[in-house]
Amino acid sequence: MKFNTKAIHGGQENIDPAYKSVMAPIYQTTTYSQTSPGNHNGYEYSRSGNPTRSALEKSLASIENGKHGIAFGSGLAAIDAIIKTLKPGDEVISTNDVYGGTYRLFNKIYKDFGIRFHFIGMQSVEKIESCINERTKLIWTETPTNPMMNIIDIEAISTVSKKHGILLAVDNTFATAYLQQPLDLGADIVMQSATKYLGGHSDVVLGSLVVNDDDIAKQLYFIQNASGAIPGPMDCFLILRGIKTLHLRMQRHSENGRAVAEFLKDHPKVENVYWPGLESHPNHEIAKRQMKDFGGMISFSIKGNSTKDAVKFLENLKVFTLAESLGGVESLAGHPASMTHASIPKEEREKIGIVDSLIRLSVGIEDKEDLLEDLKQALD
Ligand code: P1T
Repeated sequence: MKFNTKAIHGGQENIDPAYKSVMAPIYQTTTYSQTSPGNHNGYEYSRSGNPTRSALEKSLASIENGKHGIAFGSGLAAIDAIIKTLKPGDEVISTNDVYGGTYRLFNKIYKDFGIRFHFIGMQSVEKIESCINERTKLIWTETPTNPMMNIIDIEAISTVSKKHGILLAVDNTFATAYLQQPLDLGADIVMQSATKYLGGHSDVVLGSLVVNDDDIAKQLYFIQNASGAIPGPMDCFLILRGIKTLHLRMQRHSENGRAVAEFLKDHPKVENVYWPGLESHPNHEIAKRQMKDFGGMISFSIKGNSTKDAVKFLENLKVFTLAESLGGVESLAGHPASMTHASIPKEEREKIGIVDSLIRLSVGIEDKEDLLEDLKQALD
């Protein structure tokens, strides 16, 4: 099956053997009856497994072109499960331009468990290779990065990770499986905050991991059950429903993203625009190679770099909503320095470009004329 068909049907065969419902039923139950101890129909307790969650996990695996999908209660819970496969003394090389919550999880929780994180820019494969030693177990990437929209060359990094026998994990939240397929490019684990584009309607928090390797999958399923950060059946149902229109929404997000990026690029009050679809973007060529289109996430800075101007702009928006998160049908705007990335120290933030006037937009699927008009009046 091609992508759009997989988004709708992938892994959904025989979803309801009882009544043949077309949509996966919401199995709102904690437990399942057994005829004698251990004799059951495949499910015994809903932390260990739930049919609605299984339907979602199969869909997640299908759209990512992977073998195993594992769902969690949030994107961060999914990342947490990956780090739990490591041991004290192990080392991780992570992109330094990473979602603030991921940075906090690595630097404020797992550092104290004796795991060492190297945060570096990932534009140079040689630089990554120079950080590898015998304790390195994982390379953590995010592409496009949140919020600077850098593009990391997954295929190039996978040649290094394979050479050294290290796992490569890609946070695919901004691109989604529609725009980019990290497993096909050589990654071992692909993670998504399904809270964003997969759900698509800003009404569910959920995380996804997809892998091909049976042993890694076994380890992650074990952690999913042993640590228990699972999503509820209703949330799994909502993400399944969202995935069915992912391709349509991503096409419109990308189309509107282009219109907004081009408008901002030519605006006299705008300093820099970060959107990988612009030819002026430093990683445009890699983006063109590894992505189907460029999506609806855009960051830009306002000339003069003042927090006051950024705040005034955000307060004046009418169609865009000032809010954390991204990937819903509605357009959102945020201030990374004080919102999503406030957990990264100011000096670290500024080194990677998260200046005080940086604005991040999640361009929705409204009429683009209304979005441009809104940005214009707020900038004026
Ligand atoms: O919010 P949660 O579902 O736990 O996902 C965390 C996460 C992981 N990776 C990326 C790239 C993300 O953007 C996020 C969550 N991000 C936001 C809430 C935000 O506004 O950037």
